[in-house]
This record gives sequence, C-alpha cells and structure tokens, in this order.
Amino acid sequence: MAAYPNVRFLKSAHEPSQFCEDFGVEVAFAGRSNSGKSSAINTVVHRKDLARTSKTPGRTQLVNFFELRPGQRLVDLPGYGFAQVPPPLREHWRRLMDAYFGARSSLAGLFIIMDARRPLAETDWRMIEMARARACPVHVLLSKVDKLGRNEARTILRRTEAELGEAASTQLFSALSREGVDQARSVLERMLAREGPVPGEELSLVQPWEAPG
Ligand SMILES: Nc1nc2c(ncn2[C@@H]2O[C@H](COP(=O)(O)OP(=O)(O)OP(=O)(O)O)[C@@H](O)[C@H]2O)c(=O)[nH]1
Ligand SMILES: [Mg+2]
Repeated sequence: MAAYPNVRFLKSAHEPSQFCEDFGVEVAFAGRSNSGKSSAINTVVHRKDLARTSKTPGRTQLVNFFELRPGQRLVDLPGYGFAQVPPPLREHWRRLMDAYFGARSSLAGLFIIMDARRPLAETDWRMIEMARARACPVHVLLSKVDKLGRNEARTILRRTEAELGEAASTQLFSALSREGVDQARSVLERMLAREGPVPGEELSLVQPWEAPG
C-alpha cells in the first residue's frame, strides 16, 4: 500500500508571499541542481511524476509545496550551484532561500540531496547551517548510488559521515534502484512527528523580507 495515498501538489511559489499557509509541519528537500531532489521526493512518496524531474539542470525554479497528509508537507526547493543561471536569478533564489529559512515556522526538517559522486559543496553547508541555526534536524541523501560499486559507495558514506559529524545524519540512496527508500521514509516520518504551529498562529519568526510597495 502507498505510504502517502493522498499526497498531492499544493502550489508553486516564486515569492515568499506565495508560500503556503505556515501551519503544521513541513520537510524541505534541498541540494545542488540536478542532484536528484525531485526524483527523491517521487521515490519517497511512491509517485512517478509528482515532482517534475529533468536531465537539464535547473528544472525546479520555484518553491513547490506538496501535501502528504493534512498539516504535513514536503517542499521541493530550487537547486543551487547551477553555473548557467544569470546573476539576477541567482540573487532572487538566494533571497527566496533566506526568506524560507528565516521565516518558516513549520519547517521541521531538512533533507539535503547530493550526488554521491560529488563532494559536499559550500552551498550544501550553507543550507545545513541555516537549518541548524533554527535547531532543525538535517539528513543527507547520497543519491544515485546505483552508479557506484558497493565498496565505493561504502567509502563515500563513511567519508561523508565523518565530514558531517554532528551536523547531519546521512545514508545511501537511489531513486532508480530504490535503495535506502525505507530508511529515508523513517527519517522523514520522525521529522514530521514534531509539533508545528496551528493554523492562525503562524510566523512567530522574524520575516527578513518586506513585500514590495
Ligand atoms: N541513475 C540515477 N539517476 C538519477 C537518480 N536520481 C535522479 N536521477 C537523474 O538525475 C537527473 C536529475 O534529477 P532531478 O530529480 O530532476 O534532479 P533535481 O535535483 O530535482 O534537479 P533540479 O530541479 O534541476 O535542481 C534526472 O535525469 C534523473 O533521472 C538516481 O538515483 N539514479
Ligand atoms: Mg527538481
């Protein structure tokens, strides 16, 4: 049986003012462009095309909200580190992420998706630090491990565990072979079990942005 039979797309936001109402709990999926965030979401919720995936980096350009159950959401964040993004758009994304992490009361956990074949990037650390600054647990998925041999995958896992230390937990993952999906789901469920704000009580955190005008 599907773990999330009623999962559905809620909305896309280009600006903080378009974010979903900030109540309950949500877990955000972040990571470098093309690292496999949208694929990981689809695998974890057991839906083929809920989050749009693409071979072209920079596919997810908006903050996409999905409802898992009433008051429980997943958020697909735009990928970072894509070199061909024009500077104004990159600056827009940076502001959007700052606004998201700075003001989202319902944020209960962060998944960082990284291609297991690439090292942890400075931008990954920046996201980890933003989450930790608000005592939000972080879990790193080392994705696309179907492209690695067993020994290589194990070595990368141990190295990443050592690098992350107390900052985050980590695991091997593949959207293709579904390796690690049960583990990822149980971490997600633990994050979602945190208590979030109730409707109408949102935004207890300071909003770092101001709506224009
Ligand atoms: N072999 C393999 N390919 C994968 C895996 N996960 C994702 N991919 C492929 O990697 C590419 C990017 O996947 P997406 O899920 O769209 O990545 P994303 O991080 O959401 O990308 P942006 O939204 O552009 O930042 C696609 O061609 C996927 O099919 C995996 O576990 N194994
Ligand atoms: Mg995506």
